[in-house]
Amino acid sequence: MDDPNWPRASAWARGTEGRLGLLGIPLHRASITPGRCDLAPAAVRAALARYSTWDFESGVDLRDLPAADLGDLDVATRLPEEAFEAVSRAVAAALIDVQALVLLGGDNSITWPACHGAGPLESLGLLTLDAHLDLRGLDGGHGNGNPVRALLADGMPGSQVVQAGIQSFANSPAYAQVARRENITVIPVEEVRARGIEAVVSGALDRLAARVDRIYVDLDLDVLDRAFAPAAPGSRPGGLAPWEARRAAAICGRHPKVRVLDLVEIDPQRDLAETTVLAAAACLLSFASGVAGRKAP
Ligand SMILES: [Mn+2]
Repeated sequence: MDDPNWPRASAWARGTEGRLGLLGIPLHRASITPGRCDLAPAAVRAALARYSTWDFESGVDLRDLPAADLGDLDVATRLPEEAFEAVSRAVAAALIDVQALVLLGGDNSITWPACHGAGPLESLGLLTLDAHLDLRGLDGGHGNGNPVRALLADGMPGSQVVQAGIQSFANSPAYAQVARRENITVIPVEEVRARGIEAVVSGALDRLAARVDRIYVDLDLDVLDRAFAPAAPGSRPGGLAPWEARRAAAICGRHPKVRVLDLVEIDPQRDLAETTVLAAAACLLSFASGVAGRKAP
């Protein structure tokens, strides 16, 4: 039942123009684990109906931050290489009109073309919240296991990449060696726990902001513990809790150089009790609350 005194986040997110943009990019055909991440944009939008617009902690009401739903790109049947132009152009075009953009994947393969859209790569920073390094080789084509490797190959300096939430027994020494060689900052999940999510994310953003003009944040839901992200094929026990991902998203939203947040690797067909889509929707709202706290342009 609708209550005029309980505004739903789903109604807020349906706007047509605003300071925050929402764009679905349902790429999913080059996933290591085949699935239906193309269904995630609709599932995350639907989950917004279960939330209100009010951030109790900060006092922000998202109704004060107009949002524009830019719909979904028609790329679900395409491979990342085939969709590259469409995705990078759409991201670049969207960023002309909004202060910040939330991308609903799709699998993690969207991060490669989307970063190009947010580019140029020489002055773009990348913060990944992910259990994995995503540094696999490119010989078999682009996919959800190699977006970071692809960006390095295209000219993004490794010193402009920070990867937090990396998990043991979910990566390999060969790709960790690539990260070291390329000067990527890698923060294992144990270090996130020890230092706290706020210190880690604030520190990463400060480090990147000293080197770049714009920052892209890639939030792979598999950074969450599997208990909280059963729909993310790569999630494993030992990951972050949803409140940590929400705090991370809020801090990123508040940072003036963060232009894009992607939410990727949600296969709604694997979800249980909407656990993963509700976590993703919460991250979207926390990010938006952070953006609302920025100065208007
Ligand atoms: Mn990933």
